[in-house]
Amino acid sequence: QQSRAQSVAVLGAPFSRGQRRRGVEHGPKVIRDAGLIERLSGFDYSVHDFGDLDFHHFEKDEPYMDVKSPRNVGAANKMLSGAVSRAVGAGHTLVMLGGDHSLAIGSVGGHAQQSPDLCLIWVDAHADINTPMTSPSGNLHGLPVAFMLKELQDKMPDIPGFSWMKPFLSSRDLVYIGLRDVDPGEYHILKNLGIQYFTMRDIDRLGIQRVMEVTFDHLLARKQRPIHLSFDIDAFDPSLAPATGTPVNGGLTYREGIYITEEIHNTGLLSAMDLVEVNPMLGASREAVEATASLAVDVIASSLGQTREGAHPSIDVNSAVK
Ligand code: 6HN
Ligand code: MN
Ligand code: MN
Ligand code: MN
Repeated sequence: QQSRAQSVAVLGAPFSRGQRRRGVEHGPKVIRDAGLIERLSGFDYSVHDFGDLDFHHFEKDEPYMDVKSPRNVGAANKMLSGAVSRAVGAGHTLVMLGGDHSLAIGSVGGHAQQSPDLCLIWVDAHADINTPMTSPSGNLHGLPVAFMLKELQDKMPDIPGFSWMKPFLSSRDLVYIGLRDVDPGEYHILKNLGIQYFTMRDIDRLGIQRVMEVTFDHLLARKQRPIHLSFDIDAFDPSLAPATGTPVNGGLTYREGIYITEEIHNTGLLSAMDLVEVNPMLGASREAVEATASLAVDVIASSLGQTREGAHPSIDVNSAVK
């Protein structure tokens, strides 16, 4: 199948208050500096860089239960969801550069306003499906999926900053890939709701090719529909992606990560994606930061049609082979 992308929009979301380590707000800058826009040009779509959102900061933002910075996270996601909804509505395939993973609330939510039947592929070491009751940290980047799911509505209290949003996703429309650090409450939710997930052990057993086959069977067998890919860079092994806030050993290899995104591109159904949790203040060296950012560029480019066969869609074969 071929890509349906005609036009790609890149939107930066320099935001870090969904967790406690400063620096992840510089993710959009280092990913752009690693050559993202240049890498995306030359494909069979136009690229529009929408720049970075300018988030308002609320000084007074008391925790709710244990949940930190609810008003800042809520307002940032409200702004982001509007921007994503407009971009997708205008026909762009949207690339959101984080920022921390709490931003998926607004990104997937804004996408869902335009495409209510979307499905979600969540590539991450973590399930990010804690509720305020189960969260061990109170960090909102560990909760975004719980905000989205209709089935968890009665487990989510009225958190200040989030009155603008309603859950919009069913648990059967979600697949996780790469899990290896799941909190007890999260495990309970995954099992209770029967969510389809593939841990790193599942990838070891089945191989990444089979994992992608089952993923698409689960999400697309009944009908073809838009895909949202939410890619947390910490899905990769920390040896490949060291500059991130919550690294966990035993992650995806480079080839597994790229295979996931190639297969998603090949469906022709990718409609929006997030690339989150690149934190340039956490690499041990400049090289470590650059390696992480350049990996993020590879993930995005391959989601949008870069292939290892070296396809060059804009080259005229007849004139090139002489
Ligand atoms: N992320 N499960 C842990 C928590 O604090 O809830 C870690 C969450 C990490 C979130 O990596 O996007
Ligand atoms: Mn293509
Ligand atoms: Mn995450
Ligand atoms: Mn993670």
